[in-house]
Amino acid sequence: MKAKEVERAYSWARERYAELGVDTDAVLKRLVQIPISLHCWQGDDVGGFENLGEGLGGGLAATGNYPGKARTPEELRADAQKALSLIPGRHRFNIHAFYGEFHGKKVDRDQIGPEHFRGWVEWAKEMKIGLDFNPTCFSHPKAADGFTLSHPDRSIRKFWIAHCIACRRIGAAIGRALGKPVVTNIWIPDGMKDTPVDRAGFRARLEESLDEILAARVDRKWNLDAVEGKLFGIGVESMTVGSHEFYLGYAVKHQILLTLDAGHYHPTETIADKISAVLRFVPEILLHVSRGVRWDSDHVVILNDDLLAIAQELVRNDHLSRTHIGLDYFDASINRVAAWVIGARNMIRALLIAMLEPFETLRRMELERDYTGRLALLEELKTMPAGAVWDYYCLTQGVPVAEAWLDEVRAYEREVLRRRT
Ligand code: RNT
Ligand code: ZN
Repeated sequence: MKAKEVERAYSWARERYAELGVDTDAVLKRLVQIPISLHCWQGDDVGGFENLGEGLGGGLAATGNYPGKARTPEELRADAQKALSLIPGRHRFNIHAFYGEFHGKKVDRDQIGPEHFRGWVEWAKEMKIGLDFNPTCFSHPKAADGFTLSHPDRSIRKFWIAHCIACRRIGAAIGRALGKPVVTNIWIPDGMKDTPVDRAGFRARLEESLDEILAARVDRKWNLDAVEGKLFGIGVESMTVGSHEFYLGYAVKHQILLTLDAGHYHPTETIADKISAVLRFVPEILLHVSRGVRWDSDHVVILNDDLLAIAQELVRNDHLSRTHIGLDYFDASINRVAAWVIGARNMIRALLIAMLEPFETLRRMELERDYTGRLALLEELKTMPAGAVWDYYCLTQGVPVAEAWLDEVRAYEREVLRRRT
C-alpha cells in the first residue's frame, strides 16, 4: 500500500471516529506508550542454552518441527530483532534463566548470576528496550519428578529456593543496568497426575519456600516479583500446587504482582473478567497473553473476542497503568519469527481497537440502563475503520503496513533461517 493511500484512509477514519467523540490522534499517542514483552521462548521452542541434556519438562509441550529455530543466543537475538523491527512501538523482551550465556561451562541453576546475562543486557541497551525475567523451574534433573518449591525433600526445595533468589537478584541487576524495572515471574510445574491425599502439605511447603525467596533483600525499585498460577498441565491433571486461589491469596498477602495466563483456567473461563477483580487487591498484574485451544495449548495469539475483551478491560478503566503485558505461547509448526510478529501485532491491534471505543458514551448508557443503546453501539463499533488507523500507526512508526511484513519474514527465512542446519 502506498503511503498516500494509507494517509487518505486515515483521514477519513479520523472523521468517522470524531463523530463518536473519539480523537484518533490522541489514541495513537497513548498506544505508543504501551510496551509488550515478547517471550524469548517462542524463538527456540522453550529450549534454552544450558545443554544439561534435559528435554522440555514441566508439562510443557512445543509441537512442530519448522526449520530454522535459534540455537544460540546470537541467533535468538537476531531473530527477535527481526521480529521487533516489524512491530510498531517500543517493546520489551522476556528471558528465562536457562537462556543465560554459560560459554560451554556447566553452571547449575542455583549458581547463576548477572554475569551470565551480560550479553542480553548489552543487546537490550543497543535496542533501547527493557527486559523481563523468569526462574526456570523445569527441564532440569532436580525437577524431573515433577516437584520443585513444594518438593517433600528439603534439599531439593533449597536448591530451587536458591535458584529463585538468584533470579530475583539478576532481575534487579538487569533492571538497574537498563534503568527500567524488570518483572521476575515465578512459575513452577509442581503437581500430581493422580488424586493427592495431602494437598495441604504441598501448599504449605510452597508457601514456606516462597516466603524464603521473598525474604532475600532485593531492590523493589528494579525488580518486581510476580507469581503465576495454573489449573493443570500434561501429567499434572489432578492437582497443581500453585493454583490460582493459592497465588491470589499469596500475592494479596505480600502485595506482589499476580500473573494471569490466558491458558491457565477452565476452557470457558477468561482472564478478562479477572483483571478488575484482582486489581482491587494486588498492586499490579502481569499478563501472559496466550491462546488455549481445547487445553493450555499455547497457540499464537489471534485477534479474537477473548483478546479484545482483555484489551477492553485494560483500556476502559486505565488498568493499563498497573498491568505488564507479556505474551506466552510457543508454536514450532510455523515460522517462529512470524509467530512473534503475529501475536504482538494482534495484541497491539486489540489495544488500539479498545482505545477507539467511545467509552464514556457507553458507560453513560449502561448507568442509565440503556442496554439497547449499549448493545447497538458495541456492534456498530465492530465494523468501524479501525484498520485504517492501524495502517496509519504502522506507517508512522516506520514498520511495514498490513501484510507487507510477511515479505520481510520470508526473505529472512530464505537468507538466514533456512541456512541453519
Ligand atoms: C507454563 C507457564 C509459564 C511458561 C513459561 C515458559 O504453563 O505459562 O509461563 O509458559 O515460563
Ligand atoms: Zn505463562
